Amino acid sequence: MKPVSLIQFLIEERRAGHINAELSLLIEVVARACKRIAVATGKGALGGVLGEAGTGNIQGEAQKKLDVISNEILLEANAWGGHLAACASEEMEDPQQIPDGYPKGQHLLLFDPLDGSSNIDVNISVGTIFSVLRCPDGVTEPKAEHFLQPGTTQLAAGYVVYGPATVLVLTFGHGTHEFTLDREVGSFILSRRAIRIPEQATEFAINMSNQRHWQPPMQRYVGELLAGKTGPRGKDFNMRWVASMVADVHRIVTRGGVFYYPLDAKIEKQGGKLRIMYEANPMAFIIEQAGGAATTGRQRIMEIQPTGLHQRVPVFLGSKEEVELATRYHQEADAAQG
Ligand code: AFP
Repeated sequence: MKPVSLIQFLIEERRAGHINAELSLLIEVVARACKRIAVATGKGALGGVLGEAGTGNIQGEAQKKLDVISNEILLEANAWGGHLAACASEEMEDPQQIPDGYPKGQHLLLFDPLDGSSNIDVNISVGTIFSVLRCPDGVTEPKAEHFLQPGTTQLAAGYVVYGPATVLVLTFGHGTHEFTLDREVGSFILSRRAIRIPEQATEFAINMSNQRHWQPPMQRYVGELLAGKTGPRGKDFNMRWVASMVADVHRIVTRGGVFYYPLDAKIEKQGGKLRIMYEANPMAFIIEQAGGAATTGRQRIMEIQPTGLHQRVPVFLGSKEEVELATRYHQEADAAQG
C-alpha cells in the first residue's frame, strides 16, 4: 500500500467534513514545529541544550533549556499562520495573543511544549501535548476565561513522542491515528489508522512511591493488582512508570494498559498532579477516541468545567474495563462515606 502522509490524511479529513481548512493548516503548523523540537531534543549534549534554564515556570517548576526552546518554537510557528485567535502554554501564566499585524483565526491552541522534561538529561522519551478549541464567537482578544471549555468541546488533540522514533498521535473526534516521522524525507507518515485500545489490561503505570499517601480506594485497587493470581483479580499484572506521560500513554495506545496519577495527601490541596488543559483533556480525548476511558477516579475528565488555565486534576486513563473498575471503587467509597 502507498504510504499516506499527514498532509494527505488532513486533506482526506477535510473532504470527509471532519475538519475545515483552517484547522488542517493549524495541525500542519504544529506538526512542523514538533519536527523542529524533535531535531532540538535529538541533538542531546551536542546541541548545548541540556540542563536547567535557570528560570521557573508558572507552576513554580524549574525549567529546562529545552522546555523554553520548545515553547518558543511552538509560539513562533503559530504566531503568523492566521489560523489562531490565541494560544496558551503550560509554561506561561497567561494566554499569548497573536502579534499585531498578523491575521487572526478562529482557533485556540493549548500545549505542553515538552512534557516529561525531567527525563531529557537522562535521554528518556519526552513529548509535546496539544489541544485545539474554538474561540467563542465575537471574542477578538481571548483571555484565560475563553479557554476554560470542557474537554468535550475539543476540536482536535494530539501528542508527539520524541523517542527512538518521533511519533504523532492525533484525533479530530473520528478515531485516533498514529503517524511516524520519516526522518530522511521529513514527513509524518500514517502508521496506524483507527487505533483500538484493548478493553482489558494486564499492565498498569503508577508512581508507587506515593502509595502511602493515596486514598483508601486507590490503596484497595492497586493492592488487588499487586496480589496478582492469588488475589481477587485472579491474574498477574505488570508495572511500568516512565514518568513521561506521553511515553506512558503511548505504550497504552500501542498495547493497552492503564495510567494513574491519583489524588494523594501530598497533592490534595492543588487538586492533582497533571494539568487539565494541557495534559488530561487532550490525552482523555485521544484515549476515548481509541475506545479507552479517562476519569479523575470519580468523573469523566472531559466533562469537567475547568476553572483555571493551570488547574490540576487526578488522571485515570487507558483500557476501559480497568479504568471503570478503579473509578467504581472510588465512587463506592465516596457513597459509603455519605
Ligand atoms: P515533568 O515535565 O516536570 O518531568 O513532569 C512530567 C509529568 O507531568 C508527567 O509527564 C509524568 O507522568 C509525571 O509528571 C511524573 O510525575 P512523578 O515525577 O511524580 O512521577
